[in-house]
Amino acid sequence: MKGMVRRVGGGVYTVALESGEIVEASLRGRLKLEERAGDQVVIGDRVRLDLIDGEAHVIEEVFPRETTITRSRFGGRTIKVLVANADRLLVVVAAARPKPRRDLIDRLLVVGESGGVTPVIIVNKMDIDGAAEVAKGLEQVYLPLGYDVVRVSALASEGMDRLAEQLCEGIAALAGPSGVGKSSLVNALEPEHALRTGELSRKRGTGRHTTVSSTLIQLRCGGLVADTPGFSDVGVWGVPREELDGCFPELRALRSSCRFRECSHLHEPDCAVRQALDEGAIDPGRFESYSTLYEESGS
Ligand SMILES: Nc1nc2c(ncn2[C@@H]2O[C@H](COP(=O)(O)OP(=O)(O)OP(=O)(O)O)[C@@H](O)[C@H]2O)c(=O)[nH]1
Ligand SMILES: [Mg+2]
Ligand SMILES: [Zn+2]
Repeated sequence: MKGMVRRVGGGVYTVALESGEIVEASLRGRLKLEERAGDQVVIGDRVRLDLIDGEAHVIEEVFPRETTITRSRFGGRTIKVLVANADRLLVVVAAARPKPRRDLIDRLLVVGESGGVTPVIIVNKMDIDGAAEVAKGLEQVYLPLGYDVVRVSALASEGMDRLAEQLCEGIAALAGPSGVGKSSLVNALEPEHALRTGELSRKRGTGRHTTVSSTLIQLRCGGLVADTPGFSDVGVWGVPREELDGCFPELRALRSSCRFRECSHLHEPDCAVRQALDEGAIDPGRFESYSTLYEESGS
C-alpha cells in the first residue's frame, strides 16, 4: 500500500494511506542505513508500506521526491531535507517586530527556487502602524520578479481569504524567522489546531528543534501545512554555485546574454547582469544577496 508521511518523530512515522487511514510505521532496515547516511524520510514523502504479520506497518520504499525544502545551516556543510513534495514555500515576514530582513527573504527564495517549490512572500502583522509602507517596499522589489506578496494580519484576522488561497490546496510550508507569526497564521485560519505561539515556541526554536518532531498539519480547508520552527540563519550550501543565478528570476532571464557561458556575473567582461545593475534594472539589494550567496555556495 502507498501513503504520505505526515509526521516524523522519535523513529515513528505517521503515514496517511491512500485509503484515508492513518497508521504508524517504522522503517525497513535497509532504509535505516540510508537514514544514518543523512537521507532521512521526511514529512511529505510518498512511501510504499508493507504490513508485517498482519499488524506492523513498515516503510519499504520512498518514492522519488518532486520537490524538496532543504535547510543547511549558515556556513554549515550539511543539508537536511525538511519537507518533501511541497507545492509552496511561504516566506513569512512581519511588517515590524521583527523588522523584515531582505537578505533572509532572498535566502529563503533561493531555498524554494533550488528545490522546485514556488515561493510566496507573506507579510504578517499588517495591523502595526507603518506596516503599509513596509509592505509596499517589499512589493516594489518582489512583485516585478514574479513573486506574490500577500498582506495579512493574524491578530486582526485580515487577509485570511488570501492566506487560504496559499494554504488550502496541496502542501505548503511556512518558513521565516522566529516571532513573525507563522503559527499564529495557522491558528487564525483554523483555531482548532491551537499551535503554540509566542515565547514558549520561540525558546524551543533556538538550537534544540532538530530533535522535535515535524508534522504536516491537515487543514479542514483541504491543504497540508508544515509549520517549520523559526530560523534566522539560512545557508544555501547545497546549491552549486553555477546554478545560483538560476534561482534569481531576474538573473535567470539575462544569463544567456552574458559573453561567457558560465559567467559568475561578478567580474567577467560583457556581463549582461552587471550591465542591467548599472542601468538600475536590477535591484542592488538583490544583487548583493546573489554575490554573498555566490561566495558561500558549493563550488
Ligand atoms: N501585532 C501582531 N502580532 C502578531 C501577529 N501575528 C502574531 N503576532 C504575535 O507575534 C508573536 C509570535 O507569533 P508566533 O505565531 O509564535 O510566531 P512564529 O513565527 O510561529 O515563531 P516561531 O514558532 O518561534 O518560529 C506572538 O506574540 C503573536 O501574538 C499579527 O498579525 N499582528
Ligand atoms: Mg511557531
Ligand atoms: Zn554575467
